[in-house]
Amino acid sequence: MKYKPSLLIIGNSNVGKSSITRLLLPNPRKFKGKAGKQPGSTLMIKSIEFPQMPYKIVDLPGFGYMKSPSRRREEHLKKQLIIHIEKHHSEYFLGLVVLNITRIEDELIKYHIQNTTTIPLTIELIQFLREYGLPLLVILNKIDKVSVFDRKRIISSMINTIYDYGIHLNQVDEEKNKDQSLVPFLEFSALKKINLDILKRKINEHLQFGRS
Ligand SMILES: Nc1nc2c(ncn2[C@@H]2O[C@H](COP(=O)(O)OP(=O)(O)OP(=O)(O)O)[C@@H](O)[C@H]2O)c(=O)[nH]1
Ligand SMILES: [Mg+2]
Repeated sequence: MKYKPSLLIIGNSNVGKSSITRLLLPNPRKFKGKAGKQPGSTLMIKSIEFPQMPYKIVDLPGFGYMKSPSRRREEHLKKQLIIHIEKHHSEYFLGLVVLNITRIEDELIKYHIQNTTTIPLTIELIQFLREYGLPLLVILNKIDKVSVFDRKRIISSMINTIYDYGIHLNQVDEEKNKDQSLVPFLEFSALKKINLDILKRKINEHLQFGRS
């Protein structure tokens, strides 16, 4: 069997991971959309693979798993996630960190303003994945739900907050080559397929040139 690298898709529940996965598949009708996990306390990690597709897709729940009612389950999932990344990080050629743009301000307010001792979960996740040298692309999904005005405000407050943690978010393609502190982001809508062409191009570039 020929080795295929994997694309990691990570983010909280309901941000649109399965919707994005579906857009990347050659045959979306065969994909039921719940491949990434299963109810219960064990993180079910199943990769999606098609013969026509040059890579596999792994859809993982992020830190701060929203639907989880219990703290213990939350901690358990987080541990599982860390173990998975520790073990398998080298199999991934790119990680898509998917955020729901309509939830970003809530997250920033909740973790940054009300409790400055806690790092926002998304930032923690980005830092964690970057420690393994995994190239990342932050997908700001559901931009069809916000006005251009709101979108600009949300993105600039996110850039400013994340900057305080040493991560420089940059519009995709504007990142200066090889500057390791830069993390590209892409405004996206899985529903309206906004910037799907750019996403596909970025995935192919990473697939082709690999990890540096
Ligand atoms: N308006 C809008 N809705 C979207 C977009 N992307 C996904 N959705 C909707 O958001 C909901 C959640 O999408 P999913 O793709 O299932 O999200 P997920 O991240 O896979 O969720 P879990 O599997 O629960 O972790 C669905 O009702 C989608 O139709 C988008 O770009 N715009
Ligand atoms: Mg899903």
